[in-house]
Amino acid sequence: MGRDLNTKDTTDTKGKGDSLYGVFSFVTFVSFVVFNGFSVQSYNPNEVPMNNKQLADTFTLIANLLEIKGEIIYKTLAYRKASESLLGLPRDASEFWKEGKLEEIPGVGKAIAEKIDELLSTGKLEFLEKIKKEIPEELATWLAVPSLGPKKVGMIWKTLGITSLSQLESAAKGGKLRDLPGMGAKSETAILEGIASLARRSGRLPLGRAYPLAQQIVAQLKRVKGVVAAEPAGSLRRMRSTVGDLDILVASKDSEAVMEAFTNLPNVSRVLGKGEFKSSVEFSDGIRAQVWVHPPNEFGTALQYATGSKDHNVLLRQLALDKGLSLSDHSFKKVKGGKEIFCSTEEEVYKTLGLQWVPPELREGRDEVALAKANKLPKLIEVKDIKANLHMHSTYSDGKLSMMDMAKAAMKRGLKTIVFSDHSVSLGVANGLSIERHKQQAAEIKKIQKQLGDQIMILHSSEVEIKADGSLDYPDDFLASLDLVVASLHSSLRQPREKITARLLKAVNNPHVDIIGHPTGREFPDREAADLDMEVILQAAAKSGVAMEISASPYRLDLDDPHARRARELGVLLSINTDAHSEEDYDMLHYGVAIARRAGVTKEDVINCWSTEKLLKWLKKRG
Ligand code: DGT
Ligand code: CA
Ligand code: ZN
Repeated sequence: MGRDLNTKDTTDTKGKGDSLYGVFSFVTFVSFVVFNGFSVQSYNPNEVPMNNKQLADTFTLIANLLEIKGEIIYKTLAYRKASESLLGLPRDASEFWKEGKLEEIPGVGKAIAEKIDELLSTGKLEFLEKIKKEIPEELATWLAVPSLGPKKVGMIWKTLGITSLSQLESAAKGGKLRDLPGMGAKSETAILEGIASLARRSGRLPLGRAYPLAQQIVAQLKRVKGVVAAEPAGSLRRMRSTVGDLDILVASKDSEAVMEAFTNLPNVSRVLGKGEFKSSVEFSDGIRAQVWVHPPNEFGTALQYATGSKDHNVLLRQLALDKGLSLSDHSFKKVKGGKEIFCSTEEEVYKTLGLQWVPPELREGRDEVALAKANKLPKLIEVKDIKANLHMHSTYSDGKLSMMDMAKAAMKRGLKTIVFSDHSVSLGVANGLSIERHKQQAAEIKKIQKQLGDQIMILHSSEVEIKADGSLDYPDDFLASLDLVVASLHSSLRQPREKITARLLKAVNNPHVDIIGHPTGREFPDREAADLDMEVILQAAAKSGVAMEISASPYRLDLDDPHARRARELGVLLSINTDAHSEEDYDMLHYGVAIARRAGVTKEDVINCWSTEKLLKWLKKRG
């Protein structure tokens, strides 16, 4: 799907302390906090020596990377033994260290003791840094996928040159693993299932995975006899970029039939609870879902309740009380007694409270209730307002379709403007373009434009790498010759905050750059956002006039809504793009629009909604 390939270069610095532990960062984080809670202060308030868990994780990482490299298992045993011993150690290793008795720890010999000493005194290990230069540490996160061992990880990496879990996922989906030695179609399925179970372990589910699944469940429940309506609720209906579990609301008088159907859906592995009106299940990939069933006459109240958020619901209940009403999960009651009020639609619920209907994306308990009361909710952007796709790819770099096919697919979807922004030269893994190839591309765009006439406008751009030092991949005069410039970070994402913020600022302030693509670089499930000072970036963007992207790719959703909201407050222009690499990617647009809606964005804030004339004028002015 619409994702950019990432370069292998993620090994330059350690970045955030916990990134070392990849998918296990949450566990590490917890143990880190617990540890710091009591013993560090009594030891040395200025330094935070590694705790036993962190030391153990470091040795496991060394062993894993060495095995991925192809080192014989015998050579990694000492690291694994030390790791195990540290985890079971009743005292802090740092206490042995202070007493000069590290070698008294079982499984710790001279070589390991020296490494612990270096880690405790400097927080770093030269030996590990060297290994990480050879073997991207991101690969170690693959080992958490149940069906993958170090040998296979090493082989896939060396053959396909991919390093992130999300790249592994798309390779498995795209059938690119089955022909590798010792692999088959079954191994691809096993890998995909394994990745899904990891997503569960790391907590929340990306919207791009949850949304289609909820649609499927809803479609299946709608077929059950007696069902009048079925809708997703919870954080999913509010379109949060990640969701905890799936909540589904059904209107039917026959709740038993719904419960029967729900608990017997394909792939249900466990029924966690089955009641008269509410049941919850776990699917074989670990995803959890619950269903509520209410009679049709109270569906509106129940849907409103189950959509949440909790904070929004608290505000509504307070408002109800002010009107002498108590609001439950299925009805209003007069506090002083009297008949219950049932609402079959949500509109009635809000009307009863004297409010405008609030779009689910805004229901987070911020200012939306006050705005609805004053009849001042913003008119949120909709998919149909988007007239242009300003960031997409073709076979010139790593896209799946030719420019002509992408243009035709865009026309089918009613787009008026498309912009080919194929990758720039240094992104070798994504087949980045030399200036020479850009010239060919420009000529071909002219030809296609002639053939398609004024049905669609096709512009020539490039998604230009912001290199590790903040410079761009092409000289200024070439950038000036392009119709539009998208600048993005794909590599060296783990630079320290100051460095990576300064690096992105350079691009924000470059007058040739028009859009900053997927600004934080995060990718589900495994690539954390770069450690950027977004306040500084957004303030600079407001000044320079560059547009910040909301990537609609369900793997990215970047900017996410908190930053998009802040951008809007500061008057920063936004650009919602699919980063399409294929025809289907165009249809991911609604995810980006949902994120924008969560941020309170209107069509005026988004350059993709502008008329062709206005867009061209803006581009011309920017140079
Ligand atoms: P999630 O699943 O963590 O992404 O977040 P939600 O918002 O889907 O929350 P969840 O699944 O715990 O509950 C679903 C909805 O049920 C929630 O959005 C609002 C409603 N709800 C749950 N607990 C409460 C509660 O204690 N009070 C009220 N008023 N509503 C609740
Ligand atoms: Ca939920
Ligand atoms: Zn792209």
